[in-house]
Amino acid sequence: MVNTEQITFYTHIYSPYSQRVHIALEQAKADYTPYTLNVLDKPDWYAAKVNPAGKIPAITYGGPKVSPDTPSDESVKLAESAVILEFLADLFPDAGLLPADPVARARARFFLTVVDTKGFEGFREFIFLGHAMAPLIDGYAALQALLPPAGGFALGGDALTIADMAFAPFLARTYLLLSVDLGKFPAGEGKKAYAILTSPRFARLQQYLQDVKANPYWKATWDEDTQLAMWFTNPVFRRK
Ligand SMILES: N[C@@H](CCC(=O)N[C@@H](CS)C(=O)NCC(=O)O)C(=O)O
Repeated sequence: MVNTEQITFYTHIYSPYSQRVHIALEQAKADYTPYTLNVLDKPDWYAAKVNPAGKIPAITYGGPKVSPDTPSDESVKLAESAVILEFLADLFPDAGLLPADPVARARARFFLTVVDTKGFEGFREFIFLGHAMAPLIDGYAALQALLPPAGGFALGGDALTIADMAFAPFLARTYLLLSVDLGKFPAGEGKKAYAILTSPRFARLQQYLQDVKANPYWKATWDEDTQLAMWFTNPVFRRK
């Protein structure tokens, strides 16, 4: 155990934003209590006592150890995945979530910003809204261009930082969903996007994803069969 204050983590395997925090908690070897929150049917106490925005992830920090569904008024409540990642990097300075060098730290934050703008927009537009494919391909091209060409994770090392933790949950879901043509797009469009993202043009991105999937902290947070089963039954993607 490396933290003396309690941490409760509100999450769901559906959520790429939550997986960001999950990887960080695992890499930090934090002592934490996970609580699976059904975002499609949220209990009233969640917005009232944990995150007024009603979104996951969120964490409570400190205060007495209580059941996650009766959060204490004495704990600090934190939301927004990027904020929580930064908080965990501060709380666990030896976990390598952020490097020590100011330039490398700025590069990690810049990378995360591109994920949250270009990367997320393309993912949402194509997979969740069924709009054009181009923003998805362009977003991943922009992110691939930011990866060090010779290999390694986003900042060039062989350990995950918050840049990778922010990116990989979206990237893995993208490849998984497109490989089985699951999304709001017309049938067949997902396979077309998959063919592009598995072509030589995206070789560096494919290598990156392979490296991420070999990482032990990633492995602790991702089960492909469970993900597939969950996405196949998700009403959001049901085609008429
Ligand atoms: N900007 C937020 C986004 C969080 C978010 O959108 N979470 C989704 C799940 S991936 C959610 O809770 N959706 C439920 C809702 O909006 O009611 C973050 O980075 O944490």
